[in-house]
Amino acid sequence: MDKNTFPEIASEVKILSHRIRSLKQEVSSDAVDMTLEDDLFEDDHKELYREQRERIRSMNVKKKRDFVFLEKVNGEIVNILDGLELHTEVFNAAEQKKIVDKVCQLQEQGRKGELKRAFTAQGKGRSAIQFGCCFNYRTSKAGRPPGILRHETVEPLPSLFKLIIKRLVKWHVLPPTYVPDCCVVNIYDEGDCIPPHIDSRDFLRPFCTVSFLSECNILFGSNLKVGETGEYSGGSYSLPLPVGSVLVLNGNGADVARHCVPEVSTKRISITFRKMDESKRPVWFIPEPDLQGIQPIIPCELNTSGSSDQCILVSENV
Ligand SMILES: O=C(O)CCC(=O)C(=O)O
Repeated sequence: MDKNTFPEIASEVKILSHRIRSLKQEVSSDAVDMTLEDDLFEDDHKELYREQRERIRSMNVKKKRDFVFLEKVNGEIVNILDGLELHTEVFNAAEQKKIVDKVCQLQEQGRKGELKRAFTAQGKGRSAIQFGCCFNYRTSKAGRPPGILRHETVEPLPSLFKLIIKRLVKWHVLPPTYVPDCCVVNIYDEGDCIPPHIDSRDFLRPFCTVSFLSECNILFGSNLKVGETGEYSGGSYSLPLPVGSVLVLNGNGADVARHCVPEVSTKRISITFRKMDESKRPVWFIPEPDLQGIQPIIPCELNTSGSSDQCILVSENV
């Protein structure tokens, strides 16, 4: 552009470029994203600024989808990891802290007996708190099959968890047709684990698990087993789960591969979000009004050549 012919436009472009650069720096730092904060913006100007920050942050999430681990299943070679997706840098450090603080507060409520479905680790396992529905991983002592307990009540999703769900849908981590309506918080102290399992079909696919506090490996294998002495056998693929990441389980990754988290070396928290099959929902269940109609963010505008790798941020009125 000839800056002598269009001095005002050139100066405007310079200001906007500078503004975009500083916005990018800000969103990549550990600033708390305001969608996870309690205080709301007071005016349209701030709202626009928040939307732009959120759009840039959602575009900076890294996605890995091409997982491959071939195993023979029923006589056929299949990629048992097909359908898995790992989204990293979904929650920044300040947001992770806010979520971990909330989990610690819930754990304390659980210890005091104030929550209906809070379990502390017994033997080899981990502490867990269920919200939105109660479920069993395996057949209970009373002979109830694994899955959702339709006649048992439990607390609804805490509002902070609903904000997490909204982000997952808005940021294209989960599709808007599979908005989770329940979750389980897993709290692993040093030495805790979750044994090999496939999640109950009472929950739709995809579902996802969000990691906090420390990185650990999750193992996948169609024949994954844990022996009496705690050794894992059957062959497995080990996938590191960074803090602030979201692992989406779908396809073979959810239904052919069993998964487990072996004994962790340091405290870790995960939250598994799932959507119930409508016919399996608890009899008392009413869908959360604020989890209806969530729309994914439109990431950016394409430039005039239609190339998707050159995004133009709409930055008027910043
Ligand atoms: O802690 C994790 O990341 C996995 C949790 C899990 O497998 C489950 O909640 O069923």
